[in-house]
Amino acid sequence: ATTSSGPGPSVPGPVPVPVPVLDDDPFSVSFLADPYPRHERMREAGPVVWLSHYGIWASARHEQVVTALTDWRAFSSASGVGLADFRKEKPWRVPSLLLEADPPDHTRVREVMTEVLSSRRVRGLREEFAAVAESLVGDLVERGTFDAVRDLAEVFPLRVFPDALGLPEEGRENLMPYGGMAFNGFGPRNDLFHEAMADAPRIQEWINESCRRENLAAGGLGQDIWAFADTGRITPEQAAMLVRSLLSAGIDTTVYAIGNALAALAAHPGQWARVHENPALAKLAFEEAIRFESPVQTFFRTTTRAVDLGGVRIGPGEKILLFLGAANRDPRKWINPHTLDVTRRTAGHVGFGTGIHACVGQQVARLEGDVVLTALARRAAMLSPTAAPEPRPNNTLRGFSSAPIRVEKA
Ligand code: HEM
Ligand code: OVM
Repeated sequence: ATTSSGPGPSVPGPVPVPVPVLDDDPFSVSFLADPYPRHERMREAGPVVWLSHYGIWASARHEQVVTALTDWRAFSSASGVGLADFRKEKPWRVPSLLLEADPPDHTRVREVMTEVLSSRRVRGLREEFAAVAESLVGDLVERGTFDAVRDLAEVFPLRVFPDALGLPEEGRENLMPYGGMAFNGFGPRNDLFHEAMADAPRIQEWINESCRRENLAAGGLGQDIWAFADTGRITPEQAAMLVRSLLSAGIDTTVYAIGNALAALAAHPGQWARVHENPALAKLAFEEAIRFESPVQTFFRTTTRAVDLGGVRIGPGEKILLFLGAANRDPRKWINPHTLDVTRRTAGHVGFGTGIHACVGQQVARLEGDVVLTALARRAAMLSPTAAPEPRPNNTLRGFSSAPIRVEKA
């Protein structure tokens, strides 16, 4: 890394701090396929770096990532949590009322969503989710070899989450492509962005239709959101947009998370042995996998004013890229950060974010991970990879398109 004083548009502070300048493109396929060595370079270069390729700030350290996620007054989400600055560029879709909003706008819709996804409601999903996991995993273990991504991670969430929401059967094949649009849509307008958007108008039409009250089944989370429109706490327009948030954030995230967890555990047989011996560790193993191979790698914020972060002065109106996946491997925070340890204390990981935007669906995600890993822990004494997992590049998500494994029946 070259070092200079106050690069970019910000005016150096009274005591100019040297800021490392890196020319990495964190959205290039090569970076995305093998992010950890570059994370390390960025983390060791300084608490905050300047990425000259895009003219943005970035942080790969745990302390600064947490500070920026927590200080929503200085680090705003309303200009978009991707590279695009909504004040200068037209967003590719109507911004989310949750993800891409600041208080006070964010506050009331977030309260509603917290109630919709309450512990009690999520507990009510467990029985059905567990039954589907037991049946699916049971069949796969009988086969002896299967693809942890194609046969399990991509199958399980689509068997449980759309039903929990109350979506119609027709068109469910659009859910993963829409997630691909949403998560690639946070990046630059590179090949990944354009490939994901190839069929955008048709998919967006189906998504918008699916958010309408009359298209959501009774007893589902979608109807729960709509019920809040009757109380006057949200408008009907807001209800539809909140359903869209679940369709955007609720599928690909758990597909990637379950795939990453299975790939990581297959690659660490000693760790799987512990989970098999004590299936109650499934919960911890899933949480550790989210730290170790974070499905959501990055989100941006935009500064609302001049702000000091880790001794670096950032001017107002600037984009900063927060590397959640690198913060989760910062040796300043974690002992042996590059080691998967299913008994590790994972508290403080930022795989679900932190602060006012922390993942509102994290209990649903954890439920999915828990029932899948528990079902497998009971049946499989041993997991082993039969080939290296194939990275699936995405501007925001880290994961694999394939992870073939062999299981030894218990
Ligand atoms: C927010 C990660 C699953 C719904 C977030 C954020 C992260 C995240 C990092 C913070 C965004 C920010 O700070 O700007 C994940 C991961 C998941 C997962 C790793 C799977 C393991 C889910 C599921 C749902 C969901 C299953 C829905 C049921 C949301 C929503 C937000 C959010 C609506 C926006 C919250 C707000 O801005 O107030 N998620 N998520 N997520 N997540 Fe998740
Ligand atoms: C949203 C949303 C929330 C979290 C993640 C996300 C596509 C979208 O509210 O639309 O990624």
